[in-house]
Amino acid sequence: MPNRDEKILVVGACGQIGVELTLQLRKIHGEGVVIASDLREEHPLLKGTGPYVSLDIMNKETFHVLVLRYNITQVYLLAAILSATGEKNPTLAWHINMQSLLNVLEVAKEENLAKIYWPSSIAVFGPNSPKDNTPQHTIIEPSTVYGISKYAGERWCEYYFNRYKIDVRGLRYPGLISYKSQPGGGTTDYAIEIFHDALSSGQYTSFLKEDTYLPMMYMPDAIRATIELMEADASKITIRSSYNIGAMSFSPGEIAAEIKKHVPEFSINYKPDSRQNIADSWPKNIDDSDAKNDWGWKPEFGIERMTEDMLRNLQK
Ligand code: NAD
Ligand code: AKB
Repeated sequence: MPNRDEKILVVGACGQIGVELTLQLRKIHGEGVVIASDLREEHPLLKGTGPYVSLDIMNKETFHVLVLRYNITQVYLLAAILSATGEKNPTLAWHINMQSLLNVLEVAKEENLAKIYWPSSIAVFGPNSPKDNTPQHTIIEPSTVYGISKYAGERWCEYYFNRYKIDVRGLRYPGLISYKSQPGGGTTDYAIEIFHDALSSGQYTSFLKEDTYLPMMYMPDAIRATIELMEADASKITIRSSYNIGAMSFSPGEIAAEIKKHVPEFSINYKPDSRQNIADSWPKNIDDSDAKNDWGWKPEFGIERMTEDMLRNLQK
């Protein structure tokens, strides 16, 4: 149920998740309640749907002033450098991913904010983690700077919860597939590009090998999971670092075959690049039983339904 006193700030609102999350939060809470912010210009899909402010989350003072000016009670922090982009400039990725989170957690502490959402990723797992049905608690030795920053971020979230009682919640998203906004430089981006190329040219060159399985999720499930986690009673949240969450797992070969059912002329070839190493270090599929048991997580989209929905919407 929407709470009249809530004021929500989405940081990184113009990114792949931010656009859809902001629109959904505005649908639930009302447009005036959800302030969208980003470094970038306002995304066309957000225009006219509610307040938008330009914000560099690396500047703690500006962020702090904004929290006070708008009486913000909840922050969804989505600004980050993703896995593939992170490997091009590791120290920058570390700096942005860590400092943005610390700025939000510190202001949350100073202003006693009600709730913070910060997503982690399957990238926290590394080559020594079990690949199948990867558990919530297992060997975690990420090999990318993005994964290292996500793992460190998880520890900070749990620390602020334990030490300062900040109500921080998070999900380890798998690769997210969506049609409304573009992906932001990740290893799982192929699973979006393939749909666009199948429809525009009937051909796609995959930067991952045919049999590279990765955990994936359709954006409507990811948005619903995020909101369900944030709306769950605090007593049900047993994991304050970030929950494993799953929906489906497929390889480039499998998604190509699924697309071909709808686009018979579609063909794919494979030219693995440096992103293959990143994908090889990640799980194939995830054990999300804690999310299921604690707050009732249940995905709705598998590969078939997601493929149909993606193609239908991209053809509109
Ligand atoms: P994205 O790159 O599409 O969007 C991030 C947004 O943050 C961009 O609009 C960018 O302009 C903004 N931003 C960057 N630096 C900023 C700054 N200093 N101040 C304000 N805004 C800034 O990323 P996304 O895919 O929407 O991911 C959002 C979050 O979810 C990230 O933490 C990411 O690690 C996590 N995640 C995403 C996926 C996925 O598949 N998309 C999977 C796992 C985890
Ligand atoms: C990426 O590929 O970097 C992201 C992620 C799984 O965190 N999509």
